[in-house]
Amino acid sequence: MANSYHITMTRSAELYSRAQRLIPGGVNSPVRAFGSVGGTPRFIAKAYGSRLWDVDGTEYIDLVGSWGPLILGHAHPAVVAAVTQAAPEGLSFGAPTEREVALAEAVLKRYPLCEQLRFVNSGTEATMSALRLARGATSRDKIVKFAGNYHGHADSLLVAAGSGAMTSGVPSSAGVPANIAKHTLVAEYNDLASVERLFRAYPDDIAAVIFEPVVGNMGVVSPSPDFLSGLRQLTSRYGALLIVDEVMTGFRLARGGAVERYGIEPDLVCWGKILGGGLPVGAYGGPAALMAHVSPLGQVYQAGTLSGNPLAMAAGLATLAVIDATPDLYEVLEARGAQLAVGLAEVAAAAGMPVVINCVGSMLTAFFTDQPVTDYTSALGSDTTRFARFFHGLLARGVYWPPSAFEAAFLSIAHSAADIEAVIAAARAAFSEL
Ligand code: HOZ
Repeated sequence: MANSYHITMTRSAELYSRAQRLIPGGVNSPVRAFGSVGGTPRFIAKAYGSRLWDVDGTEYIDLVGSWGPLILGHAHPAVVAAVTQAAPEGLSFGAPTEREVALAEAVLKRYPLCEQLRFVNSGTEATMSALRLARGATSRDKIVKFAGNYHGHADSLLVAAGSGAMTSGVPSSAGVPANIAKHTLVAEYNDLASVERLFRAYPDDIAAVIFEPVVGNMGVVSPSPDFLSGLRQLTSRYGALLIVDEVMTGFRLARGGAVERYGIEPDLVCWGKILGGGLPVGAYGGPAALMAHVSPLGQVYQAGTLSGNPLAMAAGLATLAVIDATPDLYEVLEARGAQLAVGLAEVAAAAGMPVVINCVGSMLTAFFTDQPVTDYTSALGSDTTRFARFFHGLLARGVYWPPSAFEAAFLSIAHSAADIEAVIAAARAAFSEL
């Protein structure tokens, strides 16, 4: 009698197979494809608090947190209630609303150096628009960005980019015209001399320096204090604008983001993620005199049908309101981050595994290297093969870690001390298998 074999696919695998026929790579954003770690991306059915469940019913402690927005955890009741209340009143008007005014006030009071802002639909739109504003206001074309910093996928910014561009082998994307890319100058993070060289070479041509104040997109890399003050001095000296990309760090590293935490004096700030509480929102802002260049007041054009969308505004307002109503929120996040960082370092050391933990507040990356990670080159020193095995060791134990060696894990106030202990226990077991 012939043997018969029945191969059962997980529901995630079935959906992935269908998705690959319909969507490039089966995903709508590259890192989700598990490309650099291998295996089948988990298709998510639902999430609540610190947990998510895939379509096969497996439960995970989630350390991705939608890549940053969910500082309150998944489906926070106040945010869900705000969206649920707003929805029956209309989903989009293409006309101004009271919620936009309220959210603008809530953001600007956290960033006293910014007097006005413009809402857009994503972090990519925010950085792209801020660059156009900087170019329009200064009548200069060139910009400086840092290797491994990622500011979304606008043409000018997909040069030496971090995030998925770093693991896919295309840090400078195909499809970006050379005539655009030539205006993007690349410096090394935490290396002021590399910035100064560019200003010396192009003293009258650089419109702006854009940077992640704490990098999340080549893994977590923190700025040295003299780097931040030096950027301010150099940009002021050469008449360029300083654009702080707070898409990941805004409202996360402090009430007023990295700008408050490190005392940065920006010309323009870009926001996203937490600002929309899980719905698509971005914004850019600065002093009124600078923002006056933006249409309809000025000559820098920027528009959007869904900008200021009422549901997204409602989610953002509710998120910031919960942050305001939780006085110890940042202390709790710092404590959880420190607990995870110390715990991971201990279990890695016990397993004899060379791992560097970079943690700032509630953002953390484990680099598989024995060298300090301070810039793009040192980040690339992380052993990605080992990371992939670590990632799958965690996944098999119910921990959903970012599926890339060069992304940040994000904590929320929904992560309890017990959740963090469970992650550390899973990491201990995962390290022991490497
Ligand atoms: N580029 C994002 C992380 N830095 C990933 C976005 C996503 O896949 O949703």
